[in-house]
Amino acid sequence: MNQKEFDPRDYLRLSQFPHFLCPGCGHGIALRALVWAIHELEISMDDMAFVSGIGCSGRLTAYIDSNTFHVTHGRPIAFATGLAMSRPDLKVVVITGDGDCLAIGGNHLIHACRRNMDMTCMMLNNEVYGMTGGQVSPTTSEERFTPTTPDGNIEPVFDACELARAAGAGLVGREVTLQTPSLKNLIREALLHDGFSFIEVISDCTEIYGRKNDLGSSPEMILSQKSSMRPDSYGNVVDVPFRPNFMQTGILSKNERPEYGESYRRRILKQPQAGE
Ligand SMILES: Cc1ncc(C[n+]2csc(CCOP(=O)(O)OP(=O)(O)O)c2C)c(N)n1
Ligand code: SF4
Ligand SMILES: [Mg+2]
Repeated sequence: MNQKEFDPRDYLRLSQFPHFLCPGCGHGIALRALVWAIHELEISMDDMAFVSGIGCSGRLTAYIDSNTFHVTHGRPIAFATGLAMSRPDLKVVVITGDGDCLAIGGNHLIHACRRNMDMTCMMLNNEVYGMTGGQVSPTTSEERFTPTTPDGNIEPVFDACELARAAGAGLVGREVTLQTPSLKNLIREALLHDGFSFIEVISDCTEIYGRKNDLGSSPEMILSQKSSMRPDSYGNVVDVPFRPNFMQTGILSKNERPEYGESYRRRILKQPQAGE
């Protein structure tokens, strides 16, 4: 454990401040939890790389003082795949949004899970396309109002964690921003895991989505997210209705199969692995 007191500013590009997030946006709390986890693990920022797509969530890489790549919308996992394969010495982290990761980038997500690519993917789920004005996303709750669902959303919500688990992700977990220490611990586990780790952060877009749906201030939004948590577990669900088991938090699944890059280096490049 790092004995030095945690100060997020040690990990951020202060030259880029003031940041562009709205007051009360949950994405800032997620960023704090991420650099807190890195601090505790004492990983050098020189040994890390952060890749993000487009969105308010995607913008976060601009503020991280490390190797950062702000790439095209929906494609951070594809870029990160190339990076992880060519630089296995780096710890690769993807920061993405619900639109970036599940709508335009959904195909990349399922194949990275299937291949068990060695990276941590942190999806900030605020239920909306925040950056572009609050349009409906694959995680917008039913009946919620957005500029593209003026009569209320009629689509069921994607359960991203269940999708990632079913597609083969090595570690899957979810946390709300209010539980920042638990979120930090979850990110720590994800960073330590060899293979594809998928973390869904229940974030909030207070300014657009919250305002449009009368969800109150940011503290009110994140408190109501926390109070809708359910302690039930996937393992105990027998009759699975078509609705997401959306509010279970913590580590939801874990498997220890080989990550893709290791298999590739051993089988295709015929490189001996540690201990061989
Ligand atoms: C190819 C392409 N299509 C659409 C866009 C417009 N666009 C930018 S960000 C975004 C959605 C972002 O939503 P999300 O990933 O949930 O991030 P948030 O802003 O909510 O954090 C869209 C549709 C784009 N930049 N490029
Ligand atoms: S528009 Fe929404 S998601 Fe984007 S910074 Fe503002 S509160 Fe956050
Ligand atoms: Mg979003």
